[in-house]
Amino acid sequence: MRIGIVCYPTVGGSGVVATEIGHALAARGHEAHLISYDRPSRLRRGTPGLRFHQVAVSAYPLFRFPPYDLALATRMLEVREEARVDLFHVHYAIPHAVSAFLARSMCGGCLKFVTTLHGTDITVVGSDRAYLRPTRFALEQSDAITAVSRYLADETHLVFGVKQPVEVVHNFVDTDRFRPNGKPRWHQRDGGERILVHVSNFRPVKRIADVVRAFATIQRRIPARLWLVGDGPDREHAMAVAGDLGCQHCVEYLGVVDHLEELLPQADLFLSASETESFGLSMLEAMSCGVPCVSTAVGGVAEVLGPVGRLTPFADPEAMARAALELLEDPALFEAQAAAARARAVERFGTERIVAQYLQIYERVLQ
Ligand code: GMT
Repeated sequence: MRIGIVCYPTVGGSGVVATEIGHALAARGHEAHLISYDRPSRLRRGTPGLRFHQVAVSAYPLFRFPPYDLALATRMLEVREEARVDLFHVHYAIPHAVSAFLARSMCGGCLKFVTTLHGTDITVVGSDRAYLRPTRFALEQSDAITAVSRYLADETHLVFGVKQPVEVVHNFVDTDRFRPNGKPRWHQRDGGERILVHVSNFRPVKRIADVVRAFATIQRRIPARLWLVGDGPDREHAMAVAGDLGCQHCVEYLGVVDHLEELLPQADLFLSASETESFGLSMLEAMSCGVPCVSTAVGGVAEVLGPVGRLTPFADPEAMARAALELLEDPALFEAQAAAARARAVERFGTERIVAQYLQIYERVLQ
C-alpha cells in the first residue's frame, strides 16, 4: 500500500505515533509519505520506503493567520499525484481532517482518508466553539475514525455526537528499542538515589507543578532526583515551584531528548500529574523500559497502566508522593512492578499487534 500520513511534527505524542506508523509500514514493505510543516522529530533519516513532504505556507503580509489548512490540502493532492497514494491517514483532527475533506472535494472524491483522534483535538480544542462544527463535519466525512483509547472514543461520541463508529486502536511502542538496560537498581547503587522522570510538552494540562510538588515530598524522605524532559510553556513555572519548595538542586531540566530510549531505562519511576490524558504515550514508553508509572487517574491512563503502577486522584500531589514512596521504599515490590510494566507493554502494546489493526482498517477502507 501507499499511505500518506499527515501529522504535527512536534515532540507531542500524535506526531510520534504518526511517524512510528510510517516507520512500521515502511519496514513491512509498504510506502509511507509523511506530510507536515516540518520534519517530524521522530523521523529517522534514510529509511527506505518512508519519505517526508513539507507543506510550505506563504506569509503574505495581509494574512495575520496564514491559511495552513489550504496549503496542506494542496500538498496532499500533489503527494497523491506524485506518489500515487492510495489512502491518507490523518493524525489529530484539527485541521488535518478538514484539509483531507477539502483535498477530496477538490479532486471530485478521488481520495479516501482515515482520521485518528489523539486527545486534545476532542477534549480541549475540538470542543472549542470555533472548531466544533468543522471538526464534527470532517469526522463524519472520514472513511474511518479511530481513537487512541476507549475513553477518547466515548468522549468523541459524547462531545460531537458523531453517528459512525469510532474504533479504538491503542498507541504502541517499539519494545525492542524501548527496553530495560539491565542497570543496577537504586538499592544496589552508591547513595541509593532514586531517579524520577517526567516527559511531556509542558502544557498547562500536564500540571508539571504538581509533579514537582509530589517530588518535593518524596525527596524529603529519600534521596531522589527529578528529570524533566521536553519543553513547553510551563517549564519556567515548574522550575520556580522547585525553587519555592527548596528542591531545585535535585530537579534537572534536560530539555528535548532525541533518543528517549537511552534515557528512560536509567530512570526508576515515571510521574504524570495530567488533568486530562487520552492515553499517555510517554508512560507506555517508560513501561516498555521496565519503569513503572504513578499517574493521575484521568482519561485513558487506566487503559494503559492496567493493574501496574499506581493511579492517584487529580490535583493531589501528596497522594502521588505517597504512592511513589510505597514503590520506591520496597525493593521487592518495586522489582515486581518493573517486570509487570515491561510485560504489559510487550503483551498489549507492541508495534506488530497495533499496526496490524491499522493495516486491517486501511484494507477495509480501500476495498
Ligand atoms: O494534547 C497534547 O498534549 C498533545 C497530543 C498530541 O497530539 O501529541 O497528545 C495526545 O496524544 C497522545 C498520542 O496519542 C496521547 O498519548 C496523549 O495522551 C494525548 N494528550 C492528551 O490527551 C492531553
